[in-house]
Amino acid sequence: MGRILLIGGIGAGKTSLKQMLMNEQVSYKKTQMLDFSHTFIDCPGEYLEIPRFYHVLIDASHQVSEIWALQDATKQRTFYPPKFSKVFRKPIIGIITKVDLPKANIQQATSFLNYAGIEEPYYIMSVRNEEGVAPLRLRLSTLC
Ligand SMILES: Nc1nc2c(ncn2[C@@H]2O[C@H](COP(=O)(O)OP(=O)(O)OP(=O)(O)O)[C@@H](O)[C@H]2O)c(=O)[nH]1
Ligand SMILES: [Mg+2]
Repeated sequence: MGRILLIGGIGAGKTSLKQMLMNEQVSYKKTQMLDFSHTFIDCPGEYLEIPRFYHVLIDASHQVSEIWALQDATKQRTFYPPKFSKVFRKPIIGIITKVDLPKANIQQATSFLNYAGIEEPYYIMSVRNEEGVAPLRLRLSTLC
């Protein structure tokens, strides 16, 4: 069984995506610490935003078969350092979130994930209207 590590900045939508894919009610609850479930390791966005926590992400990555890196499409900045994907020894896929919102900028989010060294294609999705969720469900079903 392949677990997945979810990474991304604060509020990027990691927990919401996990709740949706686990068929749980999508309700907001700030992630405070590493959260292990059968399928996912969810973490607080601080672990990406504050470099002294990078080691926690790297340690967690040893327990998964792949990493899902989220970028909020409405954010004007990214927290991924250049080529961040290279610190992991696991496959890493890019997911662009919140594309239902009017200020979503998919092109900019794409360039942020490129900058992080994550290879295209990216999953483009929203938990609000479920756009783009089906391909992620399919990917999950092949891993688990
Ligand atoms: N409009 C919209 N809002 C979303 C979407 N995904 C998440 N949100 C909202 O964004 C906020 C943060 O979502 P979370 O899933 O808690 O984000 P997170 O990445 O787990 O954040 P941390 O736990 O703080 O690292 C919540 O209010 C969600 O309802 C989306 O696709 N569209
Ligand atoms: Mg969370």
